[in-house]
Amino acid sequence: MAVTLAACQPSHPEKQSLEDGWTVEQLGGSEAAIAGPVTASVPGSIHLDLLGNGLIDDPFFGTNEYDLQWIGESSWANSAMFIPGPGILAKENIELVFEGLDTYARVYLNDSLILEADNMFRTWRTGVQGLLHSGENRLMVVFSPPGDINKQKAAALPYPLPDDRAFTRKAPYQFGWDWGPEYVTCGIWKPVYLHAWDGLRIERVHVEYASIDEDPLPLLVHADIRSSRDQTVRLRLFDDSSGSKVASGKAEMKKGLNTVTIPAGLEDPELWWPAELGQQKMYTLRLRAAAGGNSDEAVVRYGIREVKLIREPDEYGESFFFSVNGLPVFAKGANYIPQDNFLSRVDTARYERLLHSVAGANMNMLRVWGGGIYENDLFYDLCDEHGIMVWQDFMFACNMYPGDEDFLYNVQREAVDNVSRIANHPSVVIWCGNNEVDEGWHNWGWQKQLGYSPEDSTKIWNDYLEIFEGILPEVVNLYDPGTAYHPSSPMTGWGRDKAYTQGDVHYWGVWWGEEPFDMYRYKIGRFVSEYGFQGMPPLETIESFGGVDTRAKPVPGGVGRSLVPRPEILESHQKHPRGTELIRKYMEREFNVPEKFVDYVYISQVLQAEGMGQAFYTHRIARPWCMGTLYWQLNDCWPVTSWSGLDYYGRWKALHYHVKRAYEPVMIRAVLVDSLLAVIAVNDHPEGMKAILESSMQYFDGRRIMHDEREVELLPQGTQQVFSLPAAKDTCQDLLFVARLLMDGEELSNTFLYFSPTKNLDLPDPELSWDIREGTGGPVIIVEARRLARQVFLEVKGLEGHFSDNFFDMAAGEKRTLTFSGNVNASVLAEKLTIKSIYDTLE
Ligand code: BMA
Repeated sequence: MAVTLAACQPSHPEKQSLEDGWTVEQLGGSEAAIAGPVTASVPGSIHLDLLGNGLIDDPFFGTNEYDLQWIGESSWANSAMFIPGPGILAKENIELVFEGLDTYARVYLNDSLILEADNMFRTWRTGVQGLLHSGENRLMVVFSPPGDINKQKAAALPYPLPDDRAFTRKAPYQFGWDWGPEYVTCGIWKPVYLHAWDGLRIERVHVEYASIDEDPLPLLVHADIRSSRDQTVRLRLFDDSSGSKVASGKAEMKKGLNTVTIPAGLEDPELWWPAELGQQKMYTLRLRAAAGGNSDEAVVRYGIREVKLIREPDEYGESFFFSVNGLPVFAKGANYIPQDNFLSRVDTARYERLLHSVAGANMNMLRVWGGGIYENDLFYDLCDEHGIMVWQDFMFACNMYPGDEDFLYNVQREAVDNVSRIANHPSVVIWCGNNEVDEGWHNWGWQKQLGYSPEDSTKIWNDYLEIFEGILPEVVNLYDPGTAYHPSSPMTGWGRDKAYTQGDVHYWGVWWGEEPFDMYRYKIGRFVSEYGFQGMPPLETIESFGGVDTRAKPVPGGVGRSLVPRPEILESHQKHPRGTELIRKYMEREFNVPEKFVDYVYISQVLQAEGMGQAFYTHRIARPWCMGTLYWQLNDCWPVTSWSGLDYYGRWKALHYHVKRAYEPVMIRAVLVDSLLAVIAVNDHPEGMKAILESSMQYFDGRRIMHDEREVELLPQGTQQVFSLPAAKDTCQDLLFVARLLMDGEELSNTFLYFSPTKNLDLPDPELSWDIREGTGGPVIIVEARRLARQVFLEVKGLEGHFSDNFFDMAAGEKRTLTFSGNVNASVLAEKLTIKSIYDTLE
């Protein structure tokens, strides 16, 4: 009787989350054994569980990293008891789904081995009907350390690969990088659940369109549907915003996986645009599939845009740029790395805050770099919403890879899982095979260092081609047709001339090559997908990991507290072998190197921001030769001295403020070429505009020797010279040139030019003063400078948030009104705020 009743009722798939009641225990490994199982969080990671149970100290504090390596060298087991719901047990198909297992995992259900996983980036789904019973069931996941497996696999190969981590499909940065610690994590790092269904299940929906300018717009909705039997399936498509049905039909399905294509139409289609160029219109489609009383439903969000990667021979070499909806777009952005070494603790608030900072700095592109992870859905949703285009690398970086069948199959499955998951996001504009593998192979001397024979080299390169010219583009073509695929970033190593006339380039002459910042003005690629310079994180962040001795006494007459650095700890939070030395070396070229540590931190940030600034402006001015600038790197995965502009806590370093100004859609920049000073204006908008340009040459105390005011007409999406003046470096040493672009009395952009490095300027006391008032949207800070102030730095300790601007220069007599994003009132802010400039760091 019960059976008949169930069969008559419509049956929908059911999910039961299995995230409660987990424990973890150490199975074997080294010295620091943990006795007995302890509670575990799922999704999570072993390091966080040990931390949560008070069994280890904070992995990011001090030099703890060195003492905690045993965790990644041990085996661990997660276990949980669970009771499947009656709705689950009644279904004909019951699957256990792990959206992510990190990494070598054996999964046991009631002591039967049901799954062996070996790829952190794949979703694992396995049938468990027959093994699951009513009442308590036991699930156990045993993780083996990747290091041992890497060694075994390396020993089985007749030649070495540059780094053994190549054998494991796990986020490469977790084995350590030149900005990240070595924490070889393991665990159930993404959701886990039972998924039970009768008759059919929708696996994937992809929305495709061949053009963007028809109305109604013809859509092809592709759906992968798994069917338990041969049957006729009724399909209905709804537009979620209007609730209206947009298509319906029937399809004959075979037992197994079926792909159907449903033609549909979209009335009055509106386009998705990158930030600043238009709105970010998103649509939602709901697909319902039903057969024999069973049904399933899938919801997809998508946007309508046409993106082309234009690579055409031109007078210079070959172009490399993105055209969106027919408009060439200059890409302004950065390289993104994972936000933590322990990924499960990056919550929604952190993603939102990060993307807010990205959009707030006038960016329109992020490159998800190939040494990290394929991001979660939230990340791409936020990029869609903010109009941030995504350059998506596959997760391969700075290494060569094996080419055996198991490895290739694993890579292919990983690519299918991720491309099909991400493909509907209009923000994703390019898939790229890897980071610096081609460059490494051709320029980093591996063949020689690793003693490859010609046969070894041929084999390794053929394996490369198999993955990056074979498997990955095929998957993109199948699951995200129409989106560009680029085998490797960069296309050519930065030491070769070709790097600057075609393709994308990672220009590392500044930093790695120790070339001066000025070289940014000469090494301009067609699309500069990496370049960068390090700066220290804010002092508060350094304090968070114990990098300074905060108990030190204040120095009489000193500005603020005098903090004593702890070199050993600072060095452990600086992962580049020559990082500390290079920062100092470059600082000596431009600035008086401060004695006080607090000042050193501040100047290191200014150095980074102003140095990289040369690249930001140069790249933009070089439009259309150059059509993209993505600096290294947006963010950090722990508190560290690195190339980032946002630190681990999301705090804005000087760099991020400079980026915000340099990426303004309309900006000006003064440049000095030989004895000609020119102001160049760049307008990213597709419309032209009129503005007022004010320029003056003045002494640091404000006395002007030249002032000019004129109306300028800015070309649409153009670069042009709007002012020029003869000015010889040696006669202008005690002068500064400042220009401002104004529209309706509001400043759109400004530019300051000096005729000597800062260390040679005779900086006056700016006599900065400020006032804080309660404004309608929070406190308002009014800062005033009596004389020139270089790099005015507003600092608040103990309050999270950023200012509307910071780390800026002020001419004599200038007044600036600023706001603060944190949720505080004027009196709290006034209590915490200190303001200084470079003058205050001079002895
Ligand atoms: C780039 C990146 C990373 C690295 C950075 C700084 O090439 O791809 O490999 O962290 O350089 O050295």
